[in-house]
Amino acid sequence: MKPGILLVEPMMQIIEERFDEIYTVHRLYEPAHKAAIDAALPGIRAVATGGGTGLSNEWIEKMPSLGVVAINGVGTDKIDLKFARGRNIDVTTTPGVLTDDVADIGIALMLGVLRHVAKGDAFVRQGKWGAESFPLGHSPKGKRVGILGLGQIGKAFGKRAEAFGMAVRYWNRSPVTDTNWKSCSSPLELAEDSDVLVVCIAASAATQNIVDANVLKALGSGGILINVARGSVVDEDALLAALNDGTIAAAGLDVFVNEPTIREAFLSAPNTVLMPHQGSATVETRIAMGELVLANIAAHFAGEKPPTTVN
Ligand code: 8YV
Repeated sequence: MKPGILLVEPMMQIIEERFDEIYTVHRLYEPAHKAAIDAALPGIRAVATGGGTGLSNEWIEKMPSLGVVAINGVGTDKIDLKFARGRNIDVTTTPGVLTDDVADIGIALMLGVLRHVAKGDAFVRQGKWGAESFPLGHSPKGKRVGILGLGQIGKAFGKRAEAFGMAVRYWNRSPVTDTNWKSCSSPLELAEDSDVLVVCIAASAATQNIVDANVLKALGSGGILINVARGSVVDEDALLAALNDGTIAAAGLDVFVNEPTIREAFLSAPNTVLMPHQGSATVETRIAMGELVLANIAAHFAGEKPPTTVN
């Protein structure tokens, strides 16, 4: 008999097919599966979930045989790593493989904001071309970009920004030794010294609302905020106020609090480009992520330590 696993959110079809070959897959997002899932929970040894979705302690408690939670992503903010460790559950992520794509979406948002890409698309479709004038954009060249959180994704963003002729500075919670970029002493100092502030920092209790009203004020009326990390690291009420009253110029956002049910005020926020959390969402990267999830779960069933355990 195939072992049962729980799939919390959909993955790519070819990855799910691989799961189906090896395991009995209980899909939590299929309401029709509820009764079968309830019956299977005591025997489930592995869960696959998304970084933005995670797994609550309440769900972990329902699965006494659980040995591995394989996150299809790098964020661990939606799972209690200590609680899982206390129950001898390995939590794994998919490090490395999504770095470039997340940095790319940051660049796409930055250029999209600077050059009014979304606005231009709407302008052409609405038949305004020729009838109305379109605003000039801004060049990234010569601008200062501040990276909040200089991990793998922050570094990949910085390299790309340099190729656009931008001057890179950063703030990181712990010292970073393998870079020549200017280090700032606080998020506030970083914002003061940046034209574009790019949020790449991991979400945790310590980084919640780290971009607050003061940081936005320091970024200033010409400043642009880009967020490819998590909604929770930005005080969204302060951000909406700052966009609406001109405290900052514009924002490009891939992530939000309470996705996909985001604050409605974002829908009418001026000078803002919104994406539905697509940082790692390319065919190539989602395959690579899926392979890692498969490998971690396979390792658990083989009695080995899952290769990218983080807790
Ligand atoms: C994914 C993410 O969108 O890596 C993360 O933490 O949030 C993203 O890569 C997500 O994990 C897929 O559900």
